[in-house]
Amino acid sequence: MTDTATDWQPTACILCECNCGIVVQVENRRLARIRGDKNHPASQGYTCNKALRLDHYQNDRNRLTSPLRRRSDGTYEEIDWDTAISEIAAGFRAIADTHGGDKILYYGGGGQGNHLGGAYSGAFLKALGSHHRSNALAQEKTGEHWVDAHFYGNHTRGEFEHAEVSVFVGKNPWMSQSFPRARVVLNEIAKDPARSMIVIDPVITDTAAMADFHLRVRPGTDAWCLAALAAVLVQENLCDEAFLAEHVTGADAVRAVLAEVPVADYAQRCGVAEDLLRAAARRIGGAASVAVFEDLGVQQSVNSTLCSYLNKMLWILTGNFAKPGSQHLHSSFAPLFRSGGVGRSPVTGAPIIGGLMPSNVVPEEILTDHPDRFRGLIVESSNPAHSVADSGAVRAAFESLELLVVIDVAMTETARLAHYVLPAASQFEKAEATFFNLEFPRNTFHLRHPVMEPLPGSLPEPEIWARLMRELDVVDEAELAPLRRAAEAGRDEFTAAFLAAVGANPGLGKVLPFVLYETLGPTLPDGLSGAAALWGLAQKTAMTYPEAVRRAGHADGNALFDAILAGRSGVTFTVHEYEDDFTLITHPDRRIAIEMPEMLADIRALADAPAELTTPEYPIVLSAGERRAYTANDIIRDPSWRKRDTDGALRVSVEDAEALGLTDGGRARISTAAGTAEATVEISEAMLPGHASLPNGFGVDFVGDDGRARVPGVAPNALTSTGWRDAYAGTPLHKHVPARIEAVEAVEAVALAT
Ligand SMILES: Nc1nc2c(c(=O)[nH]1)N[C@H]1C(S)=C(S)[C@@H](COP(=O)(O)OP(=O)(O)OC[C@H]3O[C@@H](n4cnc5c(=O)[nH]c(N)nc54)[C@H](O)[C@@H]3O)O[C@H]1N2
Ligand SMILES: Nc1nc2c(c(=O)[nH]1)N[C@H]1C(S)=C(S)[C@@H](COP(=O)(O)OP(=O)(O)OC[C@H]3O[C@@H](n4cnc5c(=O)[nH]c(N)nc54)[C@H](O)[C@@H]3O)O[C@H]1N2
Ligand code: SF4
Ligand SMILES: [Mo]
Repeated sequence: MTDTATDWQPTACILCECNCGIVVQVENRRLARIRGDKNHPASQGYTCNKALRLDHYQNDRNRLTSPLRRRSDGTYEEIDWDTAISEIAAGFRAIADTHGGDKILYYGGGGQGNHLGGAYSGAFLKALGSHHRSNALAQEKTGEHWVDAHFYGNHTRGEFEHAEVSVFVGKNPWMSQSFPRARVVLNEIAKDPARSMIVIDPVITDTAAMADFHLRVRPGTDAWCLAALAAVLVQENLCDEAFLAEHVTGADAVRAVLAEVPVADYAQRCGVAEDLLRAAARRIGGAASVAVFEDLGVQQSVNSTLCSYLNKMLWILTGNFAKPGSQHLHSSFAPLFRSGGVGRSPVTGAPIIGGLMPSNVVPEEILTDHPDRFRGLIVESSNPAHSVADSGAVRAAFESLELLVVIDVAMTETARLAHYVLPAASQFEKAEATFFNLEFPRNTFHLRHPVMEPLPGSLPEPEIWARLMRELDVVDEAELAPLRRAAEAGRDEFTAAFLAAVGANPGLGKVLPFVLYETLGPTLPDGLSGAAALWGLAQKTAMTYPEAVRRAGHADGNALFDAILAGRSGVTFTVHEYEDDFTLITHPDRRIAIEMPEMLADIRALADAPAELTTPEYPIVLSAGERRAYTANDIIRDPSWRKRDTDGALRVSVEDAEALGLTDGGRARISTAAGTAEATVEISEAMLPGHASLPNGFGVDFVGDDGRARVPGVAPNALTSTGWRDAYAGTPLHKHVPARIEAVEAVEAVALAT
C-alpha cells in the first residue's frame, strides 16, 4: 500500500442491478484497487469483469463540477448553488401555479446502483402537485408487472442456485448477470448432470452455449414457442394437479385454451425442432424444481406481455412455487412500482402500469398543443435523450419544454437539452443504496457509506432535494423543531415524536423523506445523513414482514435501521420460510389467479398472427441494444474502460454477410424506419440468418484529454421508433427492429471519416 492509499473500504459495484459488494482502496480520489467483498451477504466476494473498471466512472474527466444555466445561445454558464436552487424552485412553482403541478413530469430516479437520491424527489414533487413519472422500468418490466399484479400482486424471482431446471427466456445471464453470483451458478448447473439449463434465444450466447436445451427460436416468435411448451405440459398431463387445485384459480380456462394449441405447427413457426421442444417441456414437467428468468429478449420484443404471461405457465402449471429451487415471491425494502390499477396518460391515453408511463410516449405527451401536455420535466440519474426510443423525437420534445432540469454526474445527451444542470456527487462520494432487493428466502439490503468526499461543486441528491424543498417553504420550522430534539435523544424518542407529529399533521407524511432528512439526518454518523429516509422504510418493512425481519435478527424497525447503518457490507433484512410464499400473495384467497381473458384471446389469435414483421424494404431483424462484456447502460461514458469490442460491432450471420458483401472488420450502413447509422461489422456464427445485433450503451460522447469529442459505436435509439411498442404495456420492441444492412465501400468509408 502506498502512503496516500486508504484502508480497504466496503462499497458496491454500480454497473448492474446485482450491486455486488466490493472493497476498494482510494488513492488521490481514485478507486486504485478493487476486489470482491467476501462479507457481502448476497455476492460473497463475487464480481464479474466489469467491477474492476469502476474508476472510469468515478474519475470521468467530464464530471460536472458546478450548477449550469443555459444561455439564450445554447451555451452554458456556471452559477452558484443558491441561484440555481431558487431559480429552479421558482420555475416549477410558476408552472404549477399557471398550469397545475400535474404538468410537471419526473423521469428516472435511479440507475443500476443508486435509488437513495430518487427517494427524496417525492416530497418536492408532491409539494408541487406533480404525480406523473416514468423511467427505464417502463421500457422493460411494466408488461410483466401487469401480469404479476393480476396473478399474485407481487414480483417473483427464481432460486437458480438450487433449481434442478433453470429456464432463461430472452436472457443471457453470463453477460447480463441479474442474479447473485451468476457465472458461478451457471458453471455449477453446467457441471452437474442432475441439473439442466433451458435457454430460449435466437443467438448462441455464452449462456446458450452452456445449455442442455437451446431452443433457438427465430427472433420474435417466442409466443409460439412458449405456447407450445405450456401446451405440452397440458396435453401430456405434466401439470401438478394437487398444486393447481389447492393454490391456483382459473386453471381450467387456461388449460382449455392450451389444449387446442397445435404443438407441431407452433414448433415449426418458431423454428425449433418439435422433438427438442417436447423434450424441454418434459424436462420441466418432471423436475423436482424449476426456476425461470425472462428478460429483454422477450420483454423488448414482439408479443412481449403475452410472453410474460405464457412463460409463467411453465412454473405455475407444474407447481414450482414455495419450495427450494423454484420460483418465489419475495419481500421488498421499498417497492419499485406503485400499487393500484392501470391509469392512463394525459395526452395519448397510454397505460400507466405500476405508476409508470411508458417511456415511449413521453415525447408525444410533451410535443403537442394538447392542454394537458407536460410543460416541465425533471430528469434524475437517467439519460432518456439516448436511452429512449427515437432520440430525435425525444430531443425535439425536450427542446419544447418550458423548464427542463437534469441531475446527473456528467454532461449527458439529456443534460445538453436542459435549462439547468445540477451536478450530483458520485455513488462513491455519498451514502447510496438500491431497492433491487429481490431475493428469497434471504433478502439483503446494502447501505453504502461514502468512500471519499463529494467532488468540489457537486452535492448528494438528498441535499439537492432538501434545498429545493426549503425554497418552496411548505413545511413549518416549528413542526420540525421537536423532531430534531427527539432525534438527538434517541431512536425511541424519535419514534414517539414522529408518531405525534404525523398524527397532528398528516400532511407531514406526504413529505416524509424531507422531514426525516431535516430532523433525523443531522444525527446520523459517518456522512450518512442521506440515509435518513431509510428509517421510514425500515419501519414499514418490519411492520410488513414482522416474522421474517425477526428471523433475520432484527427485533423491530429501529433495530433494522441501526443494523443497516452499521453493516458496511450489507445486511440480511428478511429470512423467509418456503410456505411464506403463499402469504406474500396479495389476493385475499392467497391463490394465484391465472385467468386473464385478454391473454387467452391472444393465445387463440396466435393461430392466425404473422410471425414475421420484416418487409422487403427492411428484411433483417435488428436487436438494438445487446448486453456484452463491456457495456453498462450509459453509466460509464469514458470509452477507454472497454478492453475489447471498442466500436460496439454490428454482429451479423455468416449467411447475411455473404449475401450482403460484408467483411469482418468492415463497415456497414444500417437503415430503419427511424434513421440510419454506420457500424463496424463482426461476422458471427452465433447469429441466425436474418438477425443482426448492436450493443447497448454505445454512441455516447466523450471529450478526451486532447479536447476532441469522440462518439464510439452506434446510439441504438437513433434507429428505433416510439410507435414500435407493445399493445398492453407500451414497452418498446428494441430487440425486433426491421432493418436494412448494406456494405459501406472502403472508399466511401474513408471519405466519410475525413
Ligand atoms: N454487461 C451488461 N450487463 C447488464 C447491463 C448492461 O448494460 N451490460 N444492463 C442491465 C440491464 S439494465 C438489464 S435490463 C439486463 C438485461 O439483460 P438481458 O435481457 O439478458 O440482456 P440483452 O442482451 O439485452 O438481451 C437478452 C437476450 O435476448 C436475446 N434476444 C434477442 N431477440 C430475441 C427474441 O426474439 N427472442 C428471445 N427469446 N431472445 C431474443 C438476445 O440474443 C440476448 O441474448 O442486463 C443488466 N446487465
Ligand atoms: N435501444 C435500446 N434502448 C434501451 C435498451 C436497449 O436494450 N435497447 N435498454 C433499456 C434499459 S433495459 C434500460 S435499464 C435503460 C437505461 O437507460 P437510463 O434510464 O438512461 O439509465 P442509465 O443508462 O443507467 O443512465 C444512468 C445515468 O445516471 C447517471 N449517473 C450515474 N451515477 C449517478 C449519480 O450518482 N447520480 C445521478 N444523479 N446520476 C448518476 C449517468 O451519468 C447516466 O447519465 O435503457 C433502455 N434503453
Ligand atoms: S456488473 Fe453486476 S455482476 Fe458485474 S460486478 Fe458489477 S454488480 Fe456484480
Ligand atoms: Mo434495464
